[in-house]
Amino acid sequence: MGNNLVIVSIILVVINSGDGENSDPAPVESSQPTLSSSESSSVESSSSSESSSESSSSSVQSSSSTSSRSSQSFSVGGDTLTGGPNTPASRSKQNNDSEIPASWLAQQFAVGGLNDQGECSNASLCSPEADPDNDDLTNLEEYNYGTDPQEEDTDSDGVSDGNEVYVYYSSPTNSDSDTDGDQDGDELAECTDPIVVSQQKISGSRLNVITRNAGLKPLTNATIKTLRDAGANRNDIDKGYINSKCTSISVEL
Ligand SMILES: [Ca+2]
Ligand SMILES: [Ca+2]
Ligand SMILES: [Ca+2]
Ligand SMILES: [Ca+2]
Repeated sequence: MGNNLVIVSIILVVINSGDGENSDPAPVESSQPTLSSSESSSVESSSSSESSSESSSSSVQSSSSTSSRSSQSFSVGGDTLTGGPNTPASRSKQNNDSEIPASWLAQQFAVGGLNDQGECSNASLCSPEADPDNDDLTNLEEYNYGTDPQEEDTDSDGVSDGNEVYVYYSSPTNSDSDTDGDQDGDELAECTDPIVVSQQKISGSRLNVITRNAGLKPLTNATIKTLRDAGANRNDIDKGYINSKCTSISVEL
């Protein structure tokens, strides 16, 4: 009798303990389908005809990043907005002053700009930061570069003073910056480099720099006219060169 009780109680204990073990919550199987994150970026093989320059731009980056949506950010190292100290533009800079001398003011703005004391009385015309000829060089910059503050294209080569300094790095006071016999504007019209003695087309890396610069300092009227006369469209004006004239660029680097 006593043994039966023991057996029954043992059975009950086993049953109870068994229920306890089994009542553990079944592990929720997170069997969610694994999304394949390998979205093969076969988009890269863009055979769009108009992007010959774009492909050359990406070649400069030498970036093996798969998701290269950053086609707008150029990583052309080392260039400041003025192209550094060894360009025809920077070498043409005559002064590095922070103020315009009274003598230059009197020379350039004798009519309608100065009061009896020789001071500028018409800020939109003759203040240091004014740009009355809309060439993207302020009067102070015009003084420092030795250019005409009331003439958009001082050396009459078809490229505005400011575009020479900040976009192409050509000389605003020498119409043939690389002294190869071809004027700067004519070189841009044919997509040869106005600061490189060569009949080759402008290099892809230089085109990248030009386009970056043109985005920061858009082309002004004199330069736009030169490019338009040579067949440029709106997109070319934005980029700073005539794409159809630059087609033989080799994609290297
Ligand atoms: Ca100016
Ligand atoms: Ca000027
Ligand atoms: Ca010029
Ligand atoms: Ca030249």
